[in-house]
Amino acid sequence: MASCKICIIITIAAVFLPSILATEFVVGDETGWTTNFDYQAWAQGKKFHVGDKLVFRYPPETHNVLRVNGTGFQQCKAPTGIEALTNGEDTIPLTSPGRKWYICGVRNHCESGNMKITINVLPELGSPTGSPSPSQTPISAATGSSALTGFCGWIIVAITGIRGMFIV
Ligand SMILES: [Cu+2]
Repeated sequence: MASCKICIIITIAAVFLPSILATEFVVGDETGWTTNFDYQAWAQGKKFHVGDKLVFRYPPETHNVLRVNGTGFQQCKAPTGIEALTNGEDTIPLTSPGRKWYICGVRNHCESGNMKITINVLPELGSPTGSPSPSQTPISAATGSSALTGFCGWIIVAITGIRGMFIV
């Protein structure tokens, strides 16, 4: 049962790889969090996953970070009671998948300075509890008779995906 051993090794790798691969995204890279920067262009093409972190870097007291909803993003308004992050090195762990919105709440930086960013967070890498990926279905269907083979197939798909990220 050599294939089973390989399967176990792959499974272990799949469990531990996501934590190794967790990425810290410094918003705006070396520009940081400031006015008149195209954060949508910055976010485009990046893949944010649960377990990754967003870091907002800026001189404290110049800006801040408010997590808002879609409406707050559109209108540059934070709902009352939302506490701003203000320390200038604000790390936000991405804990759930879905769309996230952040704005600067200082004066009119959001409206006039375009200090707003929205990202879409994807499920955790290699997580079996993550939303089912379309590539998962054909494999489990093809090997549906064996639960173990199906599981191995899924792991291989996950690993292939992870490796693909490095190649890109
Ligand atoms: Cu600001």
